[in-house]
Amino acid sequence: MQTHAEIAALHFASYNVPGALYAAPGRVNLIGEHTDYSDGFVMPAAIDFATVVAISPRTDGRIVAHSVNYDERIDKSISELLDDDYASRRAGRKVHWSDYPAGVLWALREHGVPIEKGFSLTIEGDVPLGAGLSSSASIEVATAIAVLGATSFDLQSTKIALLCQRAENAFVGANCGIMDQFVSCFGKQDHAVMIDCRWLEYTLAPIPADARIVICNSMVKHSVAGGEYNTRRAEIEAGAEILRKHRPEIVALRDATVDDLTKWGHEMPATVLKRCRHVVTENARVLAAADAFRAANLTRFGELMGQAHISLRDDFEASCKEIDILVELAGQQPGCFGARLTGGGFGGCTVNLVAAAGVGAFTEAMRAGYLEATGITAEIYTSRASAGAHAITL
Ligand code: GAF
Repeated sequence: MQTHAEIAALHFASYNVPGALYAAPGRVNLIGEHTDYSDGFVMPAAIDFATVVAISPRTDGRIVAHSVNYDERIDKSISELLDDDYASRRAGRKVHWSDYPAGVLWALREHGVPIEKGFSLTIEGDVPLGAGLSSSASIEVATAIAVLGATSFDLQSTKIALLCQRAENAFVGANCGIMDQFVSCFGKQDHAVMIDCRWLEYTLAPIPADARIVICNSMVKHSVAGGEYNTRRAEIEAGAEILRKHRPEIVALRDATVDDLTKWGHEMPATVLKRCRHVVTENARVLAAADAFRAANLTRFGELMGQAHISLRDDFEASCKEIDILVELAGQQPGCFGARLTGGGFGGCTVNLVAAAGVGAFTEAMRAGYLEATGITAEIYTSRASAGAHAITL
């Protein structure tokens, strides 16, 4: 990843005008998985990895965007990019990196942001791609705040997160919830963000000073655009529908209890019951985990992470062999309070809460153990919880 000054210089060299710089982070979810799209609770933190967007306005109605990561440039009129590509996306064209910034322009235009004169963009990020660390949300949010900055259009951060989610749902075609875009906007250094996904309210949970977040990348590719994610969403909605017949006040699974599942779970297909049990118990775990952080009780937090992983593995069936190996190995390391699959699943990363003094030994043991068990070299990142999206001043 280039420095901010280098990205600014590259923008100038490409377009002959200075660009304004904006950044938005990826995220790691500490606990609360697959609960956001049924109005539940999640507790992610923004990470030190981000997408940076340099932007300058144009007058010719074109969007010219250069992805440094993909070493590729697109140059299209707004209608070619937003209207033609939207139609071809709907017709099933494969997702391209430019669909994320294009989707954001599409959603902002729909909201009334003046984009018709066009922009030049330079985009570079260091959020690992396909690792379940929300590279998509980071490019969306960075693009959104860049365009809003360039047009001096004032929008609240919650609305920015919602428009980025809309871009991903309706333009890119991935049916994600609100967690990733929200924490990319609202992240705060050294804090996890406990989000109530129904009311889009949040509280900050300070990460105790003697704990570090260590992320182990299984190197098995994850994608929200894949079919499993949408299947899980449909199963959760089917379960809520059955409970609603008995308790009409159940708007989403967030309103259901374990007791409801005990009483009426037999009316659900066995798989649907398992999926619902994960979500209902996970919401309770998030609330308990926020209390544990407030009390600086890392042991308790770690236990909840362990339970969350088992639930995600066995009831939600969103894990995979490599991720389970990473979680099991982490459990054997001194100084590791807890470990679990993070993000959408079916590959990607584990999140580990590790005593600050033990991070070096933990990292080495994890790398060696995983290589021995799978033949794969894991990438391991230590990240502080970081700040959310912001403009960069050079
Ligand atoms: C992906 C989605 F984008 C999020 O909205 C969330 O559902 C997550 O998977 C699972 O918790 O990151």
